[in-house]
Amino acid sequence: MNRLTRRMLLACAVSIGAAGFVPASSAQDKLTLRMSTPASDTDQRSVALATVFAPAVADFATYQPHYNGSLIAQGAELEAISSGDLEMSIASAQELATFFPEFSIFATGYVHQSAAHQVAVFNDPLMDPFKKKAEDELGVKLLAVMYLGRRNVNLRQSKEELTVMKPEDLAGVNLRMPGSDAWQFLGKALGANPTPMAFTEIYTALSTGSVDGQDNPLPTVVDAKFYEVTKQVVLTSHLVDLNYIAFSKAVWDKLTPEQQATVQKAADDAAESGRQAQLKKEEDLVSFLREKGLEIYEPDLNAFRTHVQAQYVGSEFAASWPDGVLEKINALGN
Ligand code: KDO
Repeated sequence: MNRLTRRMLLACAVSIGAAGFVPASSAQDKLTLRMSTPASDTDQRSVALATVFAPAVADFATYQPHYNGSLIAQGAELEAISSGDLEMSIASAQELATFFPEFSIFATGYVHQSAAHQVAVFNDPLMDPFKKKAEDELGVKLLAVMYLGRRNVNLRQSKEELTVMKPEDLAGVNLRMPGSDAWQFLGKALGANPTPMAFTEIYTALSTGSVDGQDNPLPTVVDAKFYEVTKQVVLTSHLVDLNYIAFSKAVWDKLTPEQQATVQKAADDAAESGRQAQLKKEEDLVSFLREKGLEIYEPDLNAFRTHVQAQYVGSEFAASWPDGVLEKINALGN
């Protein structure tokens, strides 16, 4: 289905969603906030939403998490929110870019420099047109930015079998990347052969050898136990990755101003809690993974950064970026 058709269909779905059915969870007329994520229940973003967001909104809403893609398949959450079949998700810029290509700027290799940079960008006025478009055309309100972590190349092969110092060393390597175009582009920009695959299939694919590697951050390598079926991590840090707490605009519009303020604060507090936990894990896990026998090393970062950035210049993704936005993002990072 091409992008235009998809957006036209969504426009209908959004108007239906906004028409008014909002699930009540029980006799007390509490809202049910169904949240779907491919992540596990022990992932720091899941933990933050369950332990910080949920209690904060409990007076008027029941938070109902669904992990491991058990309710909605990875990548289908935003459409589910648009059609009123879901109220929340941990969305990615790459998923949003399938509807609005300009979101790919937040999914571009070596643009975001840190968790703090992500927060500065998300709170900057440059973000307003992006947020407005997601609300108006998708019925999705982006409440806060979550820190997923620095993505690195994680491989089945030992360093002795395959040492990766520069992009050319990834030629022919079958690297699993998430399904959308922006993800596949990043995998290719790294120098690898990207294979589209859902997050929940990665472990088996690594253990059977149907892919050579994957690129999630260290906390995910540990949480999903990818270290059991891989032997090295090349610290490419090719994407300081983020997610957004995505919330149904139809539900948001039915909340009182006080409830909206409570939901917003709960999302901000959950995002900050998850960010600090993820940053601490990134610090601690290198030694943990080395103890598990993985070889972890830094490649020629200049070679990777220069090569990846050159792939985006003149690309269809760069063509979709509003004038001046990349410069503003870079200025916020210095
Ligand atoms: C993944 O599929 O590699 C990815 O890291 C993409 C992210 O945007 C996000 O969907 C994440 O999976 C899940 O939350 C699982 O951690």
